[in-house]
Amino acid sequence: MKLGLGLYRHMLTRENFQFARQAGATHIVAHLVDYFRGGAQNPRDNQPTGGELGWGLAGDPDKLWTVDELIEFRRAAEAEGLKLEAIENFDPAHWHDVLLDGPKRQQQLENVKTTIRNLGKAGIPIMGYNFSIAGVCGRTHRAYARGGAMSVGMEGPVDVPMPNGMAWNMVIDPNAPKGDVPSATHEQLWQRLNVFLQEVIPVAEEAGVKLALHPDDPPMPFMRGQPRLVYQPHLYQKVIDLKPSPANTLEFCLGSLAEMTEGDVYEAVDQYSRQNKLAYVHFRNVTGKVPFYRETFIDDGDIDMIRVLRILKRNGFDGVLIPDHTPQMSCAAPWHAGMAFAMGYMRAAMQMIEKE
Ligand SMILES: [Mn+2]
Repeated sequence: MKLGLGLYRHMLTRENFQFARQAGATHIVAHLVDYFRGGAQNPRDNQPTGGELGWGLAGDPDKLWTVDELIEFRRAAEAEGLKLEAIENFDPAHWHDVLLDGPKRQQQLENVKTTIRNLGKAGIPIMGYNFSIAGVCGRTHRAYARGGAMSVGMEGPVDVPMPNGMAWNMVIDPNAPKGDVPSATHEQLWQRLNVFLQEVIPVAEEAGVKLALHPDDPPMPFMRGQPRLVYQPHLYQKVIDLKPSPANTLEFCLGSLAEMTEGDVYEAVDQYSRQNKLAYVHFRNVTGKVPFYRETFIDDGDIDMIRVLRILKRNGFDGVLIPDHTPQMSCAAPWHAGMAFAMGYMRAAMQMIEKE
C-alpha cells in the first residue's frame, strides 16, 4: 500500500509537492477543476462546501485538459519525487449534459473520451469521478471535531431545488433562465450511468486508464430533489456489474461508506477489495450517519482504520491511500497541519501492518 496526498488545483505547487514528500507521501492525486472560482461562500484553503449556488463557476466548456498540460503536472510532481497517480473529478463544464441527459450529451461524452485518452497519453493511470447531478452539496462547516477543530458535517436533509444553470454543485451557466432543474428518477440516473459506462469504458481500456467512481457525498437517496447513485454500500456492486471491465473501478471513500445507513463498512472493504476493484482509497473517518454526521480526525471517528488496513492487506490491495478531507487545525496552516496529522497516523499504521 502506498501513501498519497490529494491537492486542489491552486495547491499544485512545488512547495506542496515537497510538503507531501516530507509527510511520507509517494503519490499525488490532483484535482484539476478549480472548485473555488467565483465561489465567495467557500473557505479557500479547505475542501469546498459552498451555499445554495454551490462551490463556484465551472471551467471553460471549450477547453479540455491537454496532453501537454497533463504531462506538465506529472513532471512537476516527479521533479519532487512523487508519482501522479490520479486526476480526481471531471469539470462539470465538460460533461454536465451527460449527468443531466441534456442536448449536448453526445458531444460531452466525446469530451470525456478525449480527456481519458489524454490522461493515457500523459501517463496518468486513474481518472476519479463522481456521477452525480447535484454533486457534493448540502454540507455544513462548523467546529465539529476534537478540540473545536473546524470540520464538515450534515445537519439534516437538503431539499432546496437546484436552479437552472447548475450541475454537480457548480454553476455551468450563470445566464440560465429562471427556474429549477426538474427532478430525475433513480431509474433515469442509472440509465445515464449505463450510457456513460458503455461508451467510455472501452475507451478507458484502450487508453490504459482506470475510471474510478466515488460514492455519493453525502450518501442520501436524494439531494436537492435529485436522485443519488451509490448511497448504500451494495450499490457499488451494481456499478461494477453494469460493465464488467478492469477499467471500471472504484474511488473508494471510507468516510462516505461509513455515513451510509445500511451495510457494514468492513464488509464493504472486504467485498470490493477482494474483487480487486479499488483504484485508490479515501482514507477518512467520521461519526454518525446521514443525514447527521461529522468528519473527524483520522483516529477519532466510528471507523477502526487499522481494521480496514488489515482487510486491505489480506486482500492484496497495493494502491494508494489519501487522507481525503481532515478537520482544520488551529495554527497558521490549518489545512496542512490537518493533513500532516492524518499522514503521520497513516504512515505509522501502514508500517505496523506491513510487519504483521
Ligand atoms: Mn471522498
